[in-house]
Amino acid sequence: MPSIIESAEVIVCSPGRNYVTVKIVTSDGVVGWGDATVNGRELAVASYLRDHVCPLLIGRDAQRIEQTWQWLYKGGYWRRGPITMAAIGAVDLALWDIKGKELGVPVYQLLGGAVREGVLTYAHASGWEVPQLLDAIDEKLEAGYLAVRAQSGIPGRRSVYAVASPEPGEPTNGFPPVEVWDTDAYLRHIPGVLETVRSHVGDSVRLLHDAHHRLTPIEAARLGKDLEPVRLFWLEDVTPGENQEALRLVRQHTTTPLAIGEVFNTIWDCMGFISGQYIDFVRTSVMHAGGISPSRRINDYASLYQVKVAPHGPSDVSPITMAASLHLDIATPNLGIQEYMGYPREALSVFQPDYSFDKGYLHPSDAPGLGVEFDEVAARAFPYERSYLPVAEREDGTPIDW
Ligand code: KDG
Ligand code: MG
Repeated sequence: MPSIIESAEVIVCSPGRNYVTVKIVTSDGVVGWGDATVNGRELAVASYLRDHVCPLLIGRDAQRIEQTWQWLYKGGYWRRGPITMAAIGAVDLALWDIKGKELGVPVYQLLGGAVREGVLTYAHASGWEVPQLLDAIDEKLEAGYLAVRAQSGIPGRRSVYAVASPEPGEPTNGFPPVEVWDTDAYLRHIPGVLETVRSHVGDSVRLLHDAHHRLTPIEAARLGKDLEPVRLFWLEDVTPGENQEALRLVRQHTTTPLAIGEVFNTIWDCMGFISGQYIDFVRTSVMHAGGISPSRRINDYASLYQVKVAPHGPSDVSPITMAASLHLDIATPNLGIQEYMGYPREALSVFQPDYSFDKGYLHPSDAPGLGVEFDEVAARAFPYERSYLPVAEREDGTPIDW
């Protein structure tokens, strides 16, 4: 029996930060939820969905997930890119949610069932100075995490992305904050910081570090070599994502494991890194890469080359994406680790995810579908607020990669 899509709408809200949510309802009254959040460009993806995708969904068979995905991807002609793929990804998530609810099973059962007991997860820890960083790491280890991403301040800088600064600048009133960056200072400082962290936590804790696309290949190669004694679990996003060949040079010079992928949207964006075996972990977000359906293809392709998957999971994708990621993770043989940054308190008053955390592992919900409730009434109390990611510049004002 087909199940017909009767309505599809977009809800933008800002409980602690902006989120774009898609609600699809079938003729049987089954509701599917999808996430389409693109940090700093939320209204673009909301319009793409509202104006160009939702009207096309009405009357389609909700059970034909792959056919609808192909139809939206191939039929749009203007393929790929973060806005298109997040929009298609949100529809894909909502349709998997509906299929699970219609069949009365959690989505991971539809993906072949669990291949492991839980999903190894890493947390974020940061501190401007080393003692603050060590305290932040201890807090995560005490909470049960077995893996932590460590970020610190840089001497002589006033701000570093994702690290609370002792000298925060003036409020930017909805405009992008500007971060003045000095790669030499970073390269001199960070190996010592991470060596201190390693001595503090001992050998067994998995340590990760994110360079946020800021380095040239030869700078990245040097950092990778300098960090070899720290035995990182991975060094993330060393060079800008566009040039897949750049990481070949890095790879030839260091045994520090490399991860990249949070800004990629399709399998085409990561094929070169994977088949060249320049990386160890591919980090697409399940929603930004177009949903569960195409992410399965990325995962399988990576497995052919012994590359593991480690989905992006910051607080700027909603708990709906996190839930979808966990369903896919638990059913994916070549999972490496899942990022789990957590959510602002207000976000969890609107999104009510049923996944659980225990001793460093996340467990997807066993409820039918993805297992996330969305409270539309609560969402209305949090209207959209304009907000941007920072931009990075050199001291002379030249905008740079980050
Ligand atoms: O929106 C951008 C963030 O998701 C990203 O900067 C976070 O680098 C990040 C990470 O690894 O989660
Ligand atoms: Mg990152």
